Amino acid sequence: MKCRICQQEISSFMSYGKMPIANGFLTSEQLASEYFFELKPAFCEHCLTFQIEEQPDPEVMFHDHYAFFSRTSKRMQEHFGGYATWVFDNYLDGKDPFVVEIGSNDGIMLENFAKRGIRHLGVEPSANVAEEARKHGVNTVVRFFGPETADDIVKEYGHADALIAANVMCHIPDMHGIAKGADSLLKPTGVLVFEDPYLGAMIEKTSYDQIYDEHVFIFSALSVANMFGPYGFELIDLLPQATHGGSMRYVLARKGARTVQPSVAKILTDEKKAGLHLPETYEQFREKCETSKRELVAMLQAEKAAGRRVAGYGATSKSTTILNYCGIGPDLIEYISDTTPIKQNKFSPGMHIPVRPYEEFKNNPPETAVLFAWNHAEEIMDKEKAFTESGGRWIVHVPKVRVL
Ligand code: DWN
Ligand code: SAH
Repeated sequence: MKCRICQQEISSFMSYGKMPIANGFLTSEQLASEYFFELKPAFCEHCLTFQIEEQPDPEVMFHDHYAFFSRTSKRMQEHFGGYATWVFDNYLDGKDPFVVEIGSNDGIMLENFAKRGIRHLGVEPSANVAEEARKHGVNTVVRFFGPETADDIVKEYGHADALIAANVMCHIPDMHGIAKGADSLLKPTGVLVFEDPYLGAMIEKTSYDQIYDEHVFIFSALSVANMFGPYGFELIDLLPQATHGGSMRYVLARKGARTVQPSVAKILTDEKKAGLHLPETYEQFREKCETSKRELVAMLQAEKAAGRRVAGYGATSKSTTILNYCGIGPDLIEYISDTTPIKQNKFSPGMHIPVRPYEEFKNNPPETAVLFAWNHAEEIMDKEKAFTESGGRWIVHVPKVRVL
């Protein structure tokens, strides 16, 4: 395949096999006609971008019944409050500022600008989550962001002070379109700020479940610098985040427009020390994925042999990769508990494990829970003290398969 960023020929270093749509929860009528593609990660040695070979069309993943609502985590609500305040304090220095967010989902971030009376616009292609955002006073347009959207926004609202995003840039295959859109949308001193799951964290923790249809890229600072450099942008700050199991916030501005913080040189150096630029790192990662798979399946088989009932906690997108790659179905996991109404009483993508409302977990708890929402461990452990204290067991697969 050709690298999506630099167009050089690259090839994948492994396959996770056939995968369904990660957020494609199914009714019983839909089980027979499920969509599959092959999930194969690849690393480009030229521009250092980690990506997947094949990605389903965006419209197959993002539509009017998208299953992920950002507000399902209280801690993420706090996180986005902090993110918004930080953008406000650092980058909205002009008069009557204007902020645009890509992938604004249910308005979890932009409501913090709306409440401050700041001009804002969310660009969100999934109509159902966009509708939820509007209920929270967030001005939202139902569209995919790209160069045309950027031009239309400029015509209607003028140029933006900040183009912000979280957990969406890594979903967008045409990063050239994003860079062009950012260039036409932003004022001369405007900033492009986004955070996404971090390649360094994924390699360190073998959190291969970050790789699924929506995540066409897993970024590093090295790759982001290479991606936006040709469009006149430079990294001016990098801020590691604990969210989603280890993320990075990238801050870019036009070359020379703003001071470059010492974090940039430091993190670029750290990435080279960690070998993020070397193909052998990804060969080792492949071996660790295979070990993780073997150990998780063996652990679940042991639970079954011991007669313990096992349920999943959080029907995450990430769990679609784990379950399908490891071949874990309803024989090993009885149900998956999730608080999101649109996922409930459906079947998990590919392996067809029933997804049950959280009340099922409360009223009919299993003996063992597999923590698929491991990125929300702190929040969940706080909430589930009663389960843990009454002898409930937790299995987690990162950074190593283990009972907590
Ligand atoms: O990048 C993405 C991130 C932001 O969100 C998207 N591509 C899709 C999605 O990924 P995910 O599904 O892996 O995200 P989460 O946040 O790990 O999903 C957590 C799931 O667990 C949700 O379905 C809600 C559920 N949940 C729950 O049942 N009880 C979550 C919490 C905190 C809980 O207490
Ligand atoms: N920012 C939120 C949502 C992340 S989920 C959070 O961090 O929790 C990814 C979101 O991006 C989905 O709501 C999806 O519909 C949206 N999205 C996907 N492709 C997009 C694109 N090209 N432009 C704008 N939004 C997009």
